Parts: sequence; C-alpha cells; structure tokens
Amino acid sequence: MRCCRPALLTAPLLLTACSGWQSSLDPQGPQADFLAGLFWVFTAALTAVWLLTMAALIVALLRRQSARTEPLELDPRAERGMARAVGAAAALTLLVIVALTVVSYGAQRALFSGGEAPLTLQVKGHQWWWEVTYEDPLPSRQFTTANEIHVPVGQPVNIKLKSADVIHSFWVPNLAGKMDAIPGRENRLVLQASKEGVFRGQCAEFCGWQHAHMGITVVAHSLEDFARWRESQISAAEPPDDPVRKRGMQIFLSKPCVMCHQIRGTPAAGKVAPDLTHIGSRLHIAAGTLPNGRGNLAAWIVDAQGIKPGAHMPLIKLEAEEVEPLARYLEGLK
Ligand code: HEC
Ligand SMILES: [Cu+2]
Repeated sequence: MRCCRPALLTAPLLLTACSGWQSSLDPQGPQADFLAGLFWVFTAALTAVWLLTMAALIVALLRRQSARTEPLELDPRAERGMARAVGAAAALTLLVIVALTVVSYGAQRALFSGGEAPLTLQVKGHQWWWEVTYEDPLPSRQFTTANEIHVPVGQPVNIKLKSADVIHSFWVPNLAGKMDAIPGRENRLVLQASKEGVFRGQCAEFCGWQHAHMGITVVAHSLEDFARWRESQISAAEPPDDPVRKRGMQIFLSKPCVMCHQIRGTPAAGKVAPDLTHIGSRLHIAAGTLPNGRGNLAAWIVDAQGIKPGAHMPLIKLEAEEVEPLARYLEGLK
C-alpha cells in the first residue's frame, strides 16, 4: 500500500485505507485536494488545541493546593496574572475559530468557483441506482447510461444532481465532496480527475433498504479514450450476429423487461430502470453490487430479489433454457 503522509500519521491512515479504493484521504483531483487539505489543517489545529488544553490541565492539577486559607486571602498580583491568562486563552480560542472559518470559507469558494466545464452530466439518484445522462447541444449525441461515469482526465466535469424519489447523496471521495440529490431540485457539483483510474463512489444519504448497494463507479480516461468511449455509447446497440444471442434478444423483447429497460436500436424503450444499451461494457451490475459477467448477469435476471432484496426489479418468470441466451445477449451489448 502506498502511503501519502509522514510516518507518524500512517497508523490512522491504514485504518482509513489511505490509498486506492474510495478514500477522501487519497485525493486524485483538485476538488478532493482542497477537501483533504482542509481535513489536515483542521486535524493539526485541533490536535494542537487538545494538547495545549491537556498540558494546562496537568499543570493545574500539579499546582493544586490542598487547603484554602480562611478567611480567603487574595493576592492582587496573582489575581491579575490569572485574569490575563484567561483573557489570552479566550483571545486565542477566538483566533483559532476565526482562522479555521476563513480557511474553510476559502476552500468552499475554490470548490464552487470553476468556470464553464466542457462536459456536463445529469446524474439522477433512484432507489437504488444512478441514471447518468451526457448532455450535448446536439440532441442526437445525448445519451443515457447507468451506474458508471466516464470522464476525461484533467478536465472539470459539471454534474447536475437530481433525484427521482427520495434524498440521495452523491459521493466519490477520491474526486470530490458529497452533494445531496434532492427531489424537485437541482444541485451542482464539479469534479475533476488528475490521473487515469477507476474510482468508487457511494450514495451517502440513507435512502432505504438497499442504500448500501447504491455504488457508483467513475472511470477516468485520457482525452482520446474518453472520446472513443463517448462515440461508442452514443451509437445504438449492435444487432446480435450469432443464433444464441439472436434468441436472447427475442426473449428479452418478449418479456416485461421492455417495460422498464431501454436498449437503443430495439423496440425496448422503458425509462424507469437502467439503460441496457451498452450493459456489456460496464464493470459492475446493479449499482456496484456484482462484477459484470455472464454468470452474474444470469444470476441477477433469475434472482434479483435474492441479490438485492427490495430492488425495484421484480421476479420474472423465465424457462430454464431462456436464461443462458438472455445473459449472452446482454453480455454482448458492448
Ligand atoms: C418493473 C421494472 C423492471 C423489469 C420488468 C425488469 N427490470 Fe431489470 N432492473 C430494474 C431496476 C429498477 C433495476 C435496477 C436495480 C438496482 O440496481 O437497484 C434493474 C436492473 C437490471 C440490470 C442491471 C443493470 C445495471 O446497469 O446494473 C439488468 C441486467 C436487468 N435489470 C435486466 C433485466 C431483464 C433481462 C429483465 C427481463 C427478464 C428485466 N431486467 C426486467 C427494473 C426492471
Ligand atoms: Cu441513495
């Protein structure tokens, strides 16, 4: 494990998995950098305050006198000294609070400043998956996908956050802070990846039974790879060429699947569930719950409720021999 801070700090960092998978202490973009910086400034300042307080407490305990004189005799010089010490401590407290407020305000401003981003996405939270639409001035180049966001490295990406049902919260810790997705409202978040990689995110607002299975994956590519990916997503699904997959497509189109799911290029045009046009190209299925692959696709189709109880995909009656062609068809939708 690569560690990013001095040795003294490695223990807490090991606990929070400092590098790699879903950690705000391993920032991989400017927005996450600001937030991690803020975290370390606060941690350092508050540690110093705590240590000073404890030191003062120890000194006070050591200097404690057992008996008071009766009647109480006050030494005016000592009293003045103590009043000064309390005054200085109060001033220092105020100073620390004001300084931390200013630092935090500065980081907020930096986070929300960014001008026009070249790429704008709409991300809509659903119980319990994410709908992602890539905006384009040309309607024919706009497309929708699910649970996986691809972004070009080194470019700010503007995200418009919405919700279809309850409050969700979009959080990809390595790239940016949290932002709520609220029904009837549009929130904005900017994120940017500094290097290529796959970053995991998570719904961060309890949104019902399968809240914990509402992951999101962000894949950052070089500009050329991103352009290639985008073109492939804009295109409709390739019609299957082998007999098994052809049969899989017929099965899909003859089942209630089409009421909920869309596969562009076929009559399936449902809008209430993840777009499956290029499902075969995604890394995971069911919002990060399972790695993508023919076996898991088959398992999901046969028993979505066993894998993700409460998910809004019902049990659909299939014959045993229908499962394999269906899974092959979906797997081939690259
Ligand atoms: C009543 C609507 C509905 C029907 C009918 C339906 N699904 Fe789904 N499906 C969903 C929802 C909602 C999800 C997202 C579940 C989640 O992740 O919480 C989903 C998820 C999926 C996924 C994973 C998608 C992804 O991006 O991870 C696949 C594959 C899938 N369904 C295939 C099918 C097939 C094949 C059928 C027909 C046999 C079918 N579905 C029928 C609603 C439906
Ligand atoms: Cu959620």
